[in-house]
Amino acid sequence: MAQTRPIDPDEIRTLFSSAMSEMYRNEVPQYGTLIDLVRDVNEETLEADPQLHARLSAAGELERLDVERHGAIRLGTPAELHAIGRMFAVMGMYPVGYYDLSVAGIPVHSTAFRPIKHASLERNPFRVFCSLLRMDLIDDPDLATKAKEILSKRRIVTDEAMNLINRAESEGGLSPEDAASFVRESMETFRWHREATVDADTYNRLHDAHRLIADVVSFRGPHINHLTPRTLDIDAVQRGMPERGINPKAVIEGPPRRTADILLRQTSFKALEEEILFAEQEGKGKPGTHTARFGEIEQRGVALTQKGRDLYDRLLRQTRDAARVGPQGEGAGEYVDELERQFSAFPDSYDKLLREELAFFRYRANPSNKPLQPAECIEELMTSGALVADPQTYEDFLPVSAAGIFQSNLGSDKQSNADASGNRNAFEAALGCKVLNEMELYASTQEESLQHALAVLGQSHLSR
Ligand code: OOG
Ligand code: NI
Repeated sequence: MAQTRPIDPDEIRTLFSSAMSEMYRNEVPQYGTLIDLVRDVNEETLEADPQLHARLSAAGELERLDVERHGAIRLGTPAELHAIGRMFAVMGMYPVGYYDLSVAGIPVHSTAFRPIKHASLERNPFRVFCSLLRMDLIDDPDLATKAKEILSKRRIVTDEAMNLINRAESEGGLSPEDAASFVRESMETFRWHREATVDADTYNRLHDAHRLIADVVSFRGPHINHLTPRTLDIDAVQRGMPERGINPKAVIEGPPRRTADILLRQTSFKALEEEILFAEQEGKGKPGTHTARFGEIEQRGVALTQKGRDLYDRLLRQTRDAARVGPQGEGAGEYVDELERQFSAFPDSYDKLLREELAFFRYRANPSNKPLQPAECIEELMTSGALVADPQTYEDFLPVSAAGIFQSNLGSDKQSNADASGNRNAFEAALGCKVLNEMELYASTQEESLQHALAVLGQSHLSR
């Protein structure tokens, strides 16, 4: 029998993200309302801005606009992180970046599993923000031992999914039929289970130590806790949420509204209180509630170089030193004013970002303007229109913003700035590999695209 060719991992990722989307809409109906709002805002934005419409259309972005861009899960043990890493690799998603959330008082560290090649990102940039609980930050040693013991009993990847992961690894991919089974089986890992694995008493002890610990330890698996579509106007979505009965967090995380968008802006709606059943000893479970799952929206801009990122971090720190948002969102207006004031120091055009080497770009040749002579310099090719630089989209996350999203969904809008320190070595040991460095990925995309474009234009003697 002829062997079927393996399906492209990019396609498995697309099947996976749409299966997740469908599952989450069924599980969290308010999320469906958010998706509708985002679609309406995106339509209005495109109607009001024909240039944006033309640019997205030329880049093939319009069809994929309303598709989710990321989700998030929280894991309990190093072995779980290792298994999840293998699962995501089947879909062409690799760990990029290390995020230490302990600095914001949240007992986890995280990475983002995402595609890394430009072509794969173009096909489907879906990524998963994946956090691992840090048992070393649980103060009560008895409780930490208990949590570990509970977690040691669960298997978050089904046997069938594990068989398919093994097959993908040993055979270099999956057939279309196996890929469909893999996606179906992997949903079991991320599905919501309203039956807790612990009794009410244990749940309360875990919850008192930290709400996040209860969320990670008390259930059969790492339920997807949010999915995030992309919007073209996050301020409009933020304003529109209350009209549709959705309660947004107090401020949009990240940089302020700008002409040339940088990095990532995010906002979320507050997590829902959901009914669960505790595992009591005798017969039936005892009803209770749990708050973990929410919806989020994102707007992505250009990736920054280290120089740009340093400037971003400094301006954000200055903003947060000058204006604090309280637990009920007090001071949100002043915070936004301060953010805008501080970021007036950040150049606000792609041209300036390129010239000052604050952001990463991707070059392409425009052969109809190919020069007849060797050019003197790269600028000459850009001026003549032979060489074009498109902004590279930021594909990663921001630790301060992520902390704000976590905080908001743990029931508070309070901003928090300091505490423990990270433990990247332990994280990478669990993963079984190093996390990739996002700056290197953007830099090599920029460099390779430049070399390629120069070759097309017959100008390979030039370099940056
Ligand atoms: C993850 C929160 C961070 C983001 O987009 O920065 C996040 C979580 O709550 O598990 O989703
Ligand atoms: Ni998120």
